[in-house]
Amino acid sequence: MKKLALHWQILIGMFLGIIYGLLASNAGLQAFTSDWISPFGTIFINMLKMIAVPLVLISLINGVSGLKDISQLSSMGGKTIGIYLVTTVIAVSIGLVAVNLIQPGKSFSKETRDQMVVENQQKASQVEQSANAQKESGPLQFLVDMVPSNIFDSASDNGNMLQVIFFALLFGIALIMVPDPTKVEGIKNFFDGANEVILKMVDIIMLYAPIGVFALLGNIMVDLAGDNPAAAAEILKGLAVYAITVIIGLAVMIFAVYPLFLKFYAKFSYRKFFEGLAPAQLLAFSTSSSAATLPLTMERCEEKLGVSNKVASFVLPLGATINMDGTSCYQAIAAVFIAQVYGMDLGLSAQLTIVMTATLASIGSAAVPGAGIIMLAIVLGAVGVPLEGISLIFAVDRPLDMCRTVVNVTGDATVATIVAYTEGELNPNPIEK
Ligand code: DAS
Repeated sequence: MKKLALHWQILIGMFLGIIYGLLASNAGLQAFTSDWISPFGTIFINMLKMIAVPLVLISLINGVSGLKDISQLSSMGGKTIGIYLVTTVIAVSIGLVAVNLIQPGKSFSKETRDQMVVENQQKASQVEQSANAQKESGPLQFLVDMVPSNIFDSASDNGNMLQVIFFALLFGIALIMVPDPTKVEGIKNFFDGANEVILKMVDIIMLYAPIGVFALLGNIMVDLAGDNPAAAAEILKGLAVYAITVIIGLAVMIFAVYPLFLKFYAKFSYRKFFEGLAPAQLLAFSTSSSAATLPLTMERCEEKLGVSNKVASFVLPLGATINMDGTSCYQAIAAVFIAQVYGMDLGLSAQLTIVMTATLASIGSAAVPGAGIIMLAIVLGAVGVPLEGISLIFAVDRPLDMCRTVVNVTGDATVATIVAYTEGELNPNPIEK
């Protein structure tokens, strides 16, 4: 029997997970789900995290060591960072247009607002503490954080992917700068072979994907419904306009901005792009984590979209860390929504401040579930919107996190395709390994 395409396997797992979650939350199976279903989702996330660091390390060293010279790296780097910034500013601007046109905050009564602020006070103060911890560091802290003091710490669970990228770039550059190339032929061959092995490990892990996403979605649905599905429905109704505004902003990125970029700057058909990337987008939706999805994003870009290993190994890990178009679009909408609920009219200068702070906040957001709402506190602080307003959006943050992570991953793959095309590193007919 022909093996089902990966995106169908993931979709079936997601669909069954959602059905299970709805049935379980109504049948009072919260404890059972937490004890007997949720662990299978955690195992999946752990396997993806396990492979992410060695994949980035091996793939990036292999990619850089294959470059002709450093100038190609700087040209690739300049293009990558430049397009990342442009797409992020476009995402924030689309978010601001959507939230100012739809005005979702105007539909909130003062009573509903006060009730939700009280209910979520504790969670909002946790977010504030995390944001303050990020802010206490100086303006150049993000630069200091990029340089690892111990590469093994960086490779650990709470490691910093930028530090892994920094070490891999330094190692790869040193490799191509060794005067006598015959001395490092063995190492180059090692990393070339290791890269094939690690990509095959990703294929093996993906065999488990349907079970993993079933458990993840089942658990998320039970969590979302909470103990009182009716109350969740009531809050969701109040927040529906806000959630729809975010989804409209994200949809414009996915179905308009990226196809235009791909058409004009890579002459790449969006249908082929979408078919190639779909499993990674579904995984991003299921995991709400660009970092967990990175192994599959890299494998799909290399094996389905024809992006060379040199480009994919540099552009995608960097993008998963600093390029979050979905998050920046969401942060702009959330900031103006909360201001509207508090009856604050943000003028043009305040909204331009949001463009800058949401762009920076999304660069600083980690590629893990819920990172976007933590960094939102920085955007709110920049325009004087009450931080406790974050309480209003907790109820729908997880499903919106799933959606914005899809945009984050799609944006990374779009830039990787464009950089590969402009560098002559895009293979139009990739052969699946
Ligand atoms: N979940 C984050 C990611 O992995 C995005 C976010 O929290 O906004 O991309």
